[in-house]
Amino acid sequence: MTATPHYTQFIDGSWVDTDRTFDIIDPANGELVATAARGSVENLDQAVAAAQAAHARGEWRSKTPDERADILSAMVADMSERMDELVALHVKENGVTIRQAMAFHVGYSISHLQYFADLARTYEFERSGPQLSYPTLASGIVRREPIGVVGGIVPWNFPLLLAVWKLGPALAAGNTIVLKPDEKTPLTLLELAKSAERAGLPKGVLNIVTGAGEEVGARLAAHPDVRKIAFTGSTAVGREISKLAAENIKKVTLELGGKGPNIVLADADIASAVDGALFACFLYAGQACESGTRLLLPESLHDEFVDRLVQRAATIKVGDPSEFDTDIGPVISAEQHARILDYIEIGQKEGATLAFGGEPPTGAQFEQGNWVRPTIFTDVTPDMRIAREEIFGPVLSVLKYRTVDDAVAIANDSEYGLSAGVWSEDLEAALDVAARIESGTVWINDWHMVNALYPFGGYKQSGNGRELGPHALDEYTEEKFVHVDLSRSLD
Ligand code: TXE
Repeated sequence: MTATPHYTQFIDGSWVDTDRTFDIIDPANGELVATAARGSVENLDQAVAAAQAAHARGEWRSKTPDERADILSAMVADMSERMDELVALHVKENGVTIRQAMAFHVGYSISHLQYFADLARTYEFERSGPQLSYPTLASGIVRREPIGVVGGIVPWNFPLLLAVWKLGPALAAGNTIVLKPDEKTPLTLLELAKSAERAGLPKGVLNIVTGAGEEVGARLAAHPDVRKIAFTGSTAVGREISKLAAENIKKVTLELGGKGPNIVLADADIASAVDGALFACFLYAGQACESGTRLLLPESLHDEFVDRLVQRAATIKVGDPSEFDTDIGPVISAEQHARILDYIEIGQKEGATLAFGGEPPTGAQFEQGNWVRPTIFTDVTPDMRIAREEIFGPVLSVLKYRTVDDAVAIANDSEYGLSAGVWSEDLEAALDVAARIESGTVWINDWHMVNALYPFGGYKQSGNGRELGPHALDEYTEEKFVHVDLSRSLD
């Protein structure tokens, strides 16, 4: 029998263990995958001190952007070599299917880190401003400088990718960083630290503390030496983090919940909209913040669309996430499982019609682990909780609309504004709807196409700031204006 692997924290370039541990459980079967050190507030303080000292020494921030890009690219090369290992670990750590882990969870982590390395090479860290002739002859320089120590808190659904969205721009811009993964999913991020070590990232520049949210996470958000905090997770915790960060006027980037409206216009291509609606909601068992969880159908299409939706949903294969033909694996934890089943009960009590799913899948392989079948509710009205609250599981709420104006009003009747979709064969009509939706992303005839070249983030209570895109480093830099008096050069 092989021993259970044990993972330790990465602080100031060393691997730091603790007496207390977290059990990392495979959501597909409840088996112990590994144990991980349960870091303390003291560990967090050590990590911040190490990041602060590394920033003060300046060996990272004073490198040229090209030199920083070279080290980030070396991390990418190391991760790419270990792709299979990272994918297998990811499947065990958070139950994502192997296909999705290859494409999104690990594939995007690697390509997005490369994007940030490339961005370091092209980003305008310094530019000359216009020459001034009044009140004096002068010129100006605008510099983008690292902020200092950055804190990143990431959730369990995309533990590696959402960490890359923080450490990538932070390091590309010359900051140092302390990251806190979710208690359930620290493994792939600790593997990334091994790539950083091998790539020659100076010690103290990247630190990973594997502690509990309410102690270590809260301390990171409150720590006076952490100048910026970037968080992805629930809106409730995002609100707490904002309050803690406000004490020290810390810069904050938040990427929070969503309740993505997916609007099918009457002229949509039904076959692709049906597949798109299932893809939008059920990818990774609905555990993505930008999922399309509210499907808005025009009365004219509703019945036919729902029939086809249910037929197609029956073909989705729920099962072992390590098998290539599995479409949906388990949900992350017993707690999330109970929460999702609660919402399915709430939907029924509220008077929605359970058109598909609801009950657990049957068979020996589902006796252990946290399983929910894809579930579709119809006759959902905008006031129901299943139309308003983020369920974070494979539960689709179908709503009917009369006019396009109604559809836009229903779509915008939400505290969230992270993602949305429009399906139509008339591009102008779709673009018109896209312009009217309060959402950080709108996909037309597609979903889940998060691209490193474009910004990602939310309107309203879905968050603050944007990750990805050419301006991603703006969020990780201070802008400095240097005024140069030239009047004496006239003498
Ligand atoms: O998230 P939490 P949970 C939503 C989704 C889900 C719900 C609960 O609706 O059902 O949140 O999930 C750390 N101070 N999303 O409980 O608690 C925690 O350790 C500082 C949406 O897993 O927000 C983890 O690292 N940090 C989402 C991270 O916050 C704290 C992804 C996220 O955990 C903390 C996940 C505190 N007081 C859940 N409490 C998305 N936007 O993708 C916890 N943490």
